[in-house]
Amino acid sequence: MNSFCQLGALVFFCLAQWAKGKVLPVSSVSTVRFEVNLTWADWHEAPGAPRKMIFTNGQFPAPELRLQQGNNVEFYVHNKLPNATTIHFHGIDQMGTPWSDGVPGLSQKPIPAGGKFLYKWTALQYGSYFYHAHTRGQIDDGLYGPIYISPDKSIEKPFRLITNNTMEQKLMERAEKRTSPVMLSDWRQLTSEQLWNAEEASRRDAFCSNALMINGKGSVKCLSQSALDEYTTAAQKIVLGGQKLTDIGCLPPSNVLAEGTYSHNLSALPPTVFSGCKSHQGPSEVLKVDPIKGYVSYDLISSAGIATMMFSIDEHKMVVYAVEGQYVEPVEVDAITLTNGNRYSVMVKLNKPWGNYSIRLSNYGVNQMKKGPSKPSISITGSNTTAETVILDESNIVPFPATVPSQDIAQTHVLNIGHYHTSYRWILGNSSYALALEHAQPLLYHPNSSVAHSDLTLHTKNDTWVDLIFYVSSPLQPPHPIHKHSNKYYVIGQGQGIWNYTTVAEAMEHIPENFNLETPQYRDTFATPAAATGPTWLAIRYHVINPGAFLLHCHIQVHLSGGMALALLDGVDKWPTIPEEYRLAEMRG
Ligand SMILES: *[C@@H]1O[C@H](CO)[C@@H](O)[C@H](O)[C@H]1NC(C)=O
Ligand SMILES: *[C@@H]1O[C@H](CO)[C@@H](O)[C@H](O)[C@H]1NC(C)=O
Ligand SMILES: *[C@@H]1O[C@H](CO)[C@@H](O)[C@H](O)[C@H]1NC(C)=O
Ligand SMILES: *[C@@H]1O[C@H](CO)[C@@H](O)[C@H](O)[C@H]1NC(C)=O
Ligand SMILES: *[C@@H]1O[C@H](CO)[C@@H](O)[C@H](O)[C@H]1NC(C)=O
Ligand SMILES: *[C@@H]1O[C@H](CO)[C@@H](O)[C@H](O)[C@H]1NC(C)=O
Ligand SMILES: *[C@@H]1O[C@H](CO)[C@@H](O)[C@H](O)[C@H]1NC(C)=O
Ligand SMILES: *[C@@H]1O[C@H](CO)[C@@H](O)[C@H](O)[C@H]1NC(C)=O
Ligand SMILES: *[C@@H]1O[C@H](CO)[C@@H](O)[C@H](O)[C@H]1NC(C)=O
Ligand SMILES: *[C@@H]1O[C@H](CO)[C@@H](O)[C@H](O)[C@H]1NC(C)=O
Ligand SMILES: [Cu+2]
Repeated sequence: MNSFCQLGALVFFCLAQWAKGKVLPVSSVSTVRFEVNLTWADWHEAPGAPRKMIFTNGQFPAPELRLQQGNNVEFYVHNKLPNATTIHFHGIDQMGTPWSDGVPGLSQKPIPAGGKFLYKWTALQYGSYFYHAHTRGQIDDGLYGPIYISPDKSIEKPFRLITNNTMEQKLMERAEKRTSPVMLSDWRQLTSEQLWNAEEASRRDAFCSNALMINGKGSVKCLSQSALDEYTTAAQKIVLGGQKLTDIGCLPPSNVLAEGTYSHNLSALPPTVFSGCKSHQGPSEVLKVDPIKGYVSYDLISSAGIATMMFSIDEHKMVVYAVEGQYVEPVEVDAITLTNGNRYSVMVKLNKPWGNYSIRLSNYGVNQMKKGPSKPSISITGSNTTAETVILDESNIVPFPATVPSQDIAQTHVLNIGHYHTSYRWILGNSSYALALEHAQPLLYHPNSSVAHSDLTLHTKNDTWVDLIFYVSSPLQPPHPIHKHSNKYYVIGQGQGIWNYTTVAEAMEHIPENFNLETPQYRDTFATPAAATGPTWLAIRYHVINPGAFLLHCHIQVHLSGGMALALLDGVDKWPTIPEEYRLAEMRG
């Protein structure tokens, strides 16, 4: 709803030979060690124009961490960047290792330029995750890479729900073993610090991107104003109110519905933030497959900073069999919407004639324009092209196996989401988590600090259940993908309209149809419903099982930098004892 971008990466899906390199760890039986060197260097092929970015061992995206469930992980970071950094393992629950969660001001001090840090954690979960920078806006400078954890033999697979043919089930299991990550992201021509400076100077929420990328490859294709006008949807026209989309397909910075009526200084906006399209033909990502194998499996991972994206493969259905590292009852779809931080694992049947098939990635709203020889199922605006197109409806997702949360709730909090005095600052709850707090005493080490006792935190007791209602009180707002660090939460309800209840139990007496307590999704990232004309809400429930300081935040990077975050001080009654090596490292800073 808020950001539109006509750009995208058109890539080919060829029925040819499998040939994808993997970075395998130097491993002993159960401890797997990785070493990464982070560097700040020029990327000459960057979509749009060359710029500096973060490389991980000289690579972008960062190399894959491939693990077995149960492995102990040691991840050693050498920060050769000119700035402090930290790395977070997105979706990894850090059970018993809260000091390895990678959040400055919560679980550690930032790793200074030239510094080193060793993250240690156990891969208790299985499936698709990713790691990324968690300091300032650095994720948008390219520090992200996939993680895949092969499930233990004891974990039951859902493939028998797709077919009773045991041969086909075997092929799917083999495809799952070879599964490969597909990193979907967006890109800006400004570095994250330039973008933040532009936001501060202009006082605008910078919600546009300049390109979309698949595994770090993408192009920029500029459309003519008449093409942009033609593809402007009815919903966009209402928001635009007589204005036109900018040449990068974005709402203009003066749009009152998207930015609010706050004061601003548009002349402080550098080119490319809202407009200033520059065509650029970059390389296309090619995913090669071997049809003899029958199936191919992909882990779609959104590491986008801003864009909500729509993904499809021409003429191929995808069976979604896991979401965020948890099996689900398989659902067959043509296209999937991904918000920032989401992961969907899909099985694709290789039963089409040999050839090239386009993979389409569009901004949810306005897609790239590219006519291929094949039949696409999503259009330039990210919408269906035929009545038969099935876009994944998340309300159809049922975990496999489904588990049921407790009804015995210790605390319920209604957390407001909205602008904070200006369009680029945001609140979650009663206040805004300022970027400067990344340099505060880490809450894990200082649970009695003044920040720990402010309304920037929630305190919970171990082994209790907590309900959080995210209340998007004012339109116009995009879906806010709410990411919770540490263990996952149940998505128990959502809806449009005013939330005027004190508890979920009370709400369920009035609007039971908005809740699902029998087969709720179990997620680490799930978006609030877009608020177009009125307020919306999302209700989640979680079990406190892992004492420590964990961030709860919107995964749209500019919203997180703008303060849409809250620290959960989980299990304050059972606060962990921190190992000596981490305590010493924290003291040294
Ligand atoms: C990282 O850099 C150091 C030198 O500073 C080098 O010894 C090491 O091999 C590098 N590691 C990787 C994975 O590139
Ligand atoms: C990052 O490092 C560069 C180069 O030293 C410096 O100019 C910049 O101010 C630093 N940014 C932050 C946010 O510390
Ligand atoms: C497998 O067989 C059972 C029993 O005949 C049937 O109920 C079920 O629908 C079949 N499943 C699939 C995926 O075909
Ligand atoms: C607006 O930004 C421009 C460019 O940065 C600056 O020169 C000007 O002083 C600013 N105007 C106001 C009113 O702050
Ligand atoms: C697929 O595309 C590649 C590169 O564009 C081309 O060389 C190849 O001939 C194409 N294959 C088929 C079967 O169309
Ligand atoms: C998209 O799907 C809807 C619902 O099935 C249908 O009404 C509509 O006609 C489809 N759009 C196109 C262009 O076929
Ligand atoms: C925090 O304060 C409580 C109560 O005063 C005390 O029991 C606890 O030891 C303190 N924790 C730390 C880490 O200082
Ligand atoms: C927000 O303020 C209200 C009213 O003072 C309070 O009840 C609530 O606990 C606060 N929420 C947070 C997250 O601090
Ligand atoms: C909440 O508001 C709705 C409509 O705004 C109303 O129908 C409902 O009765 C209210 N519920 C409570 C508990 O006040
Ligand atoms: C916290 O509660 C969970 C769930 O009951 C339990 O497994 C865990 O051992 C508890 N942690 C501590 C430190 O007591
Ligand atoms: Cu947000």
